[in-house]
Amino acid sequence: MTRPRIALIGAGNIGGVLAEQAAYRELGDVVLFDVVEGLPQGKALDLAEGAPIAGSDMRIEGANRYEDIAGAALVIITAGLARKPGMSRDDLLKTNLEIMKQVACGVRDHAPDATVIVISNPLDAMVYTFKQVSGFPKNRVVGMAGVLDSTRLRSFIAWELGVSVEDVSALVLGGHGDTMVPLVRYCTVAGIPVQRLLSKQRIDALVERTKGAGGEVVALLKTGSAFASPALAALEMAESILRDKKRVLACACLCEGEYGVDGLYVGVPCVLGAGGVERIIEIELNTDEQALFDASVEHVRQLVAGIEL
Ligand code: TXD
Repeated sequence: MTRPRIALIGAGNIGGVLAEQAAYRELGDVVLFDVVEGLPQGKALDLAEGAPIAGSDMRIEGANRYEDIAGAALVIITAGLARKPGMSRDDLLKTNLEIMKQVACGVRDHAPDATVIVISNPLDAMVYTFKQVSGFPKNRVVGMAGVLDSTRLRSFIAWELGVSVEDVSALVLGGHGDTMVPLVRYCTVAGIPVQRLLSKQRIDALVERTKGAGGEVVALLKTGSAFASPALAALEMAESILRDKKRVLACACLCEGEYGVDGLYVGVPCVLGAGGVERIIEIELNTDEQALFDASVEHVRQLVAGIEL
């Protein structure tokens, strides 16, 4: 059985964690790509030299040429600038749009059969751009945002209640920004609705912290944005695809009628397996949730409207 080849486009903060975890968990052989000469090669060599302790026999390579990602079954894209304090994710659009167009052509031409997870911000616009420029089918292009946002809410609920993070389940849909929609009704602790365990006031505070969680880390780091939790979120998606686990995860998927959305990538629950986004799961939203979701979708629509492909 041949090992899957995983191409990581972007060897920066998140790309480095992706390479380490993908290789050391033996998800597949890793090729780390970047435009900066030496960066991917240096990180790959360092990770490869640590493999004996990790017990990993995966190949870990660095590359600056798209020819070197040939044969990749899975591509994870972090290419692009990250936020600095005071910046919104949307502020990255102009610069990262040109980068994503370039990346999409490189992946289209050299890994045409890959399933692609986009991480770069502004996420909903970047994954849309990749889809449009690459021409890949919608099931093979998915954005990572909801898994991270849901995971952050899970952490905040677990810390508030003093319970294991493993027993907290949360669902955050919509765009990856301030208008994201944490669905409190669908958050549980070992199956117990969180609204039975926390007051509305405390839940609202945790929801607000979730919306601002990315910015909270940026303000502390000052030189970049979160990198470990986004990488782990993308790896949860990657593992479900590579191992055909059929996980139900909140991901940025191309909606063509689902949730009343047509032609946009927004965060929705989906089944991730060997076929990529195998199906979108539509859940019932009450009036308030639907209004928040619609407002989030409208923000994505306006963001995407500014894209010139
Ligand atoms: O939940 C989410 N989706 C977000 C995404 C969570 C956190 C971070 N989010 C975004 O991911 C962030 O706003 C950035 O847009 C990306 C990557 O974040 P990271 O922290 O990894 O940024 P770095 O460390 O600056 O790494 C980006 C790398 C860097 O090494 C550049 O040289 C490289 O991208 N880069 C390119 N690679 C390939 N091709 C091109 N054209 C290119 N341009 C820059």
